[in-house]
Amino acid sequence: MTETSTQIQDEDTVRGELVAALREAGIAIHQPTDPPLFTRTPEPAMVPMHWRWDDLEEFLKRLGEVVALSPGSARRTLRLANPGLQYGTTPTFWASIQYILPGEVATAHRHTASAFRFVMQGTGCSTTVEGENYEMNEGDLVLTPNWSWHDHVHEGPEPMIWLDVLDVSLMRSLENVFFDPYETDTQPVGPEPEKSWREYGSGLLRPVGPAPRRTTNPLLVYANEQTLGALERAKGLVADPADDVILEYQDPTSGGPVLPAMSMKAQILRAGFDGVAHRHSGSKVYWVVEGAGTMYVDGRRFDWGKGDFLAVPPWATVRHSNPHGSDARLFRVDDSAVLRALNVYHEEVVGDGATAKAER
Ligand code: 1HN
Repeated sequence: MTETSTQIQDEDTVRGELVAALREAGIAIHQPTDPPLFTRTPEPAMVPMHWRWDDLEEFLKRLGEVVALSPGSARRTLRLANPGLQYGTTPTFWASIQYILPGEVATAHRHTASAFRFVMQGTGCSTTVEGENYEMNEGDLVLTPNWSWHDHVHEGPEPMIWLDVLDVSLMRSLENVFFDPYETDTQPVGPEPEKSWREYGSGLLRPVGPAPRRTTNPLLVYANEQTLGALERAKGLVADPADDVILEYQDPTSGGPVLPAMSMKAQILRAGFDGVAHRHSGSKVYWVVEGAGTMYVDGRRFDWGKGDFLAVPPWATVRHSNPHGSDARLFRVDDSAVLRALNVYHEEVVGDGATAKAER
């Protein structure tokens, strides 16, 4: 052994002894073998995923046959699990597909995770959120802000299917999971059905009086026909080079995102649209409301169709195209809201179309 290698070995031994002593004391120092604390850009563990509607529909039917909604139990859902993560669909949220049969009741509870439902199929189910009762129709977006009591009662003739997204992965990483079951299966329904929608649902007019100083979104439902109308009007604007026709659902009192950690978007990729590549901070999940198209995620190609789900990791480069003869419509949820609130949101166009960073 040379003198240098003896020195290194001694250094390693001494360093090893120090590391062990520090560990005992609850202290760490950076080790040469540790992964870097800072990477130039995000290096997510989450992987891109594509779930096809044919598979999901088959599994939902089987789930309906096998899993009963026993009184006091939670929900019958298929959770979209990301194989790169220990938990959840993305680092922020868990997306699940809920299947509720005629006559069933999904009993009342509340939790710190904020949630929303986007109705995929069926009619006749209503949800009660903090005493306000809402009919759930296809294409409606219905909110369950954090810590609000909620239950669902299905009185329609056919199974109902909707997308549930909860920011429960974020709550878990913050170790802020609280959950209460309600004392009875359902909560009392107040005298004003769809109250928040009657007050704030136009997005243009509101109850009279001084401007409300609100920290939470007062509006609990975003009706499908209003979304469709807004998208139709937005078709007359200059197309977004990455996303074609895209609008964000907003809190009508602040103009901000609908929930503190989750931003929802409605999007149309018109027939023949071929977008620029683009990436931004945060993760997202798409549901295909109608039509078909292709999404390239970090160069991987996903050919999607009606009813499919796609999950996109943080900072992944996405390029959309719709080579078909008819328009496609997407519903999307992303966690840009929480990143913007923390002032750490990044966004840029990638490749030929790239200019300076679009936003920071
Ligand atoms: C939940 O409370 C609902 O209220 C749906 O319908 C899905 C997934 C995980 C945890 C709670 C609901 C859920 C959930």
